[in-house]
Amino acid sequence: PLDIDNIQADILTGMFKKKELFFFLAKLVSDIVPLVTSTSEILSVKTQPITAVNIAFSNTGLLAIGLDTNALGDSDFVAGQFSDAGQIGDDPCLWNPAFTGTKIHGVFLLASDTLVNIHDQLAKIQTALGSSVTEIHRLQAGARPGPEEGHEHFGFMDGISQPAVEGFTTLVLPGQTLAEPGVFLLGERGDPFQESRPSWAVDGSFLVFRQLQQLVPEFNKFLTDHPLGAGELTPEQGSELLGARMVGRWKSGAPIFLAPTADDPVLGADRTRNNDFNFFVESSESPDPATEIKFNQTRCPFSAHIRKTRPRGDLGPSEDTKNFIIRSSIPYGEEVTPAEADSHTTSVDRGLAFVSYQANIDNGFVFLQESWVNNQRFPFGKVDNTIGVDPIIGSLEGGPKSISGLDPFVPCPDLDDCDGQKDPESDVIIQRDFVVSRGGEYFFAPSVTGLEDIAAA
Ligand code: N7H
Repeated sequence: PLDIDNIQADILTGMFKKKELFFFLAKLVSDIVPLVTSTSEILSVKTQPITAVNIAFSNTGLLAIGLDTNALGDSDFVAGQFSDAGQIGDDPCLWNPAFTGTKIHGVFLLASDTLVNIHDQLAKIQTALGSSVTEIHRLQAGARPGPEEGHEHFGFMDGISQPAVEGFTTLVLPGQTLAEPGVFLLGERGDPFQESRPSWAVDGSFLVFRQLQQLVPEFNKFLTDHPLGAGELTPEQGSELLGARMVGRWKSGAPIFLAPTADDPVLGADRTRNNDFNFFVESSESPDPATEIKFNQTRCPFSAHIRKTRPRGDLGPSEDTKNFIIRSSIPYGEEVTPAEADSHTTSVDRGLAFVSYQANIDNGFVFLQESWVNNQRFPFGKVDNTIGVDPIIGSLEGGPKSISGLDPFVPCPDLDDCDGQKDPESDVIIQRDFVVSRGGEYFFAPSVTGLEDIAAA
């Protein structure tokens, strides 16, 4: 089993709190070791702190401490996220200045049930570290209120599908794939650089942080203006269906592959069923066993966010776990105001404080964003090779996006069934991005003992 006393809490489990502050700083020093919350601490009610603290360093931060960051073996980390902006489809002009360049040294993740607790803990940290900490940016995040808890700002249930981790996950749920721990934790089994990681890096993980603004009133207006299934569905149902086809799940979390026509909240809430699908479509019409099982987009578009980011069976019968990430994102910003809803225009910044953990940034976040999400031909090998980008987070430099397969009512949405004769009119055109990257940084979240070594460096 993994040494969960040694692994920071947010990586494998998240921190189980409603509020979370991301505190970005410069000039990080050593007296922080005792403040950090481990996975085992967060897992037991007895040891769970009032405010959990995790910490991660950027390349700049580790260099300032005097460590050889090239030894970590991750060129994306060493270069920093700003230098990847073009590659991952971001417009650097839209980045928050805090993230441009490589000035951030580290980030504290402070999680608790109240803001008062978080601010108390932050004050303690600042007192302990004194002038060695300079604030560069902070992002207050938190679960949305009432029944929206657990849902991101567009309204969809989040945090459903996560990889199972060998040596940690005790119950693998249907639809989960077990990955070796080295996909997420450096120096563990399955890490291709297992032997060459420096000892201080073992059991740490790369944390990719992204401040992803969501234009919620604009997104809702788009859905209202383009309902699917005219004549068959009410406009409300048609708009809800379009949103669900873009994500691949209904707002309740129910996967459209299993509930193609209407939301099914019971399915959405059932952890034994809500992730149990592989995008296989069994065809009863085909007499030829070789073509009996196939993949099409009748029940879920190829471009749907969850299919782009985890194509499951699309890539072959046994799922490759190399590009898996563990997500620990949380919404930031207030609820949409009546004035914003009425004017269909965002005036208050809100979105997702995106966090992913992986042992190799190029295989994890960067690969997903560049090679799958923003690649108009992915998933490959389909009759339709103009699938389009991911309609939720894909971007063509902010320009219009033409996406096929979203509308199940057009003739032949299923190109496999009609010899690739696609009606270009069937594409849905999205004129603007509803998720806008405000930037981010790559961090390294060391283990507890790794942090002691770093502090002693
Ligand atoms: Fe996504 N959304 O609300 O539409 N995401 N995501 N994501 N995402 C998922 O299964 C969303 C983003 C992944 O295993 C769900 O937990 C939004 C980035 C992956 O089936 C929902 C934003 C990246 C999965 C959303 C955003 C990913 C996933 C379904 C930005 C990586 C699991 C709930 C504002 C590059 C796929 C769930 C699987 C699921 C949404 C960002 C990746 C509802 C709004 C940047 C791997």
